[in-house]
Amino acid sequence: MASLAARPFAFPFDKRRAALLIIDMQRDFLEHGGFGEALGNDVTRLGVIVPAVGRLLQAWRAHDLMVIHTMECHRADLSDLPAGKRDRGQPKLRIGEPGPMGRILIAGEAGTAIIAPLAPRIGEIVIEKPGKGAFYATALGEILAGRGITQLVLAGVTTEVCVQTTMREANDRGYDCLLVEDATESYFPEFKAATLDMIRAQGAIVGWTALTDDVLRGLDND
Ligand code: TIU
Repeated sequence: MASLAARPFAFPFDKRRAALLIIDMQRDFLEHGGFGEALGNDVTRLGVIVPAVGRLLQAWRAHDLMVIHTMECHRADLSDLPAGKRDRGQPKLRIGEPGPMGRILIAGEAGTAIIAPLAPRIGEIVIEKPGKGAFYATALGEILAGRGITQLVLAGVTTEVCVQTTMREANDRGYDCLLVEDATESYFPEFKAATLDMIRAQGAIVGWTALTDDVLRGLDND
């Protein structure tokens, strides 16, 4: 087993049991006219991580290891959208309403798709999730168990919302989780920094963090 340089201490990396979990790299969060912008955010902040996420994705593919993509989205009839999620706040567009990239956060719409540079390949699992966490109301747990996965390397957006929620869900389910620092981003830099700190505090209470370069080195050394 490889030891991967990480914080707060080395991550015991077992790549054959480690899936790359890429959270919600969707047009709705990264591009103009989508959900992220409707909430009042500067969506251009998130694009900076695309090259790092792409490097991780390429490496996992090159080693023929498991890649999972997630997409936050809802059914066209909104039957999986709680009223509280739909009605909260004052977004310019609510989930399900038509925007310039189609209906906001609805499965199959143009804006809901994963951005082109990170598009899933045939054979890679894509989890459509109605919640912030990727385990809630999805088959992710069964899929990971079926493949003998015990470790998750997480990337994607946003750090303190869907990424952190998923990491906490996974930690409670017994997975060793590592969040890649330069492959996750938030609309709020201070929230990203706080999330990284709280995850690895108290002896990795939720999990580890590491840089893309260190993860790729660990992948090649194992
Ligand atoms: N608003 C925000 O920061 N995030 C989300 O609504 N979803 C995800 O993080 N994917």
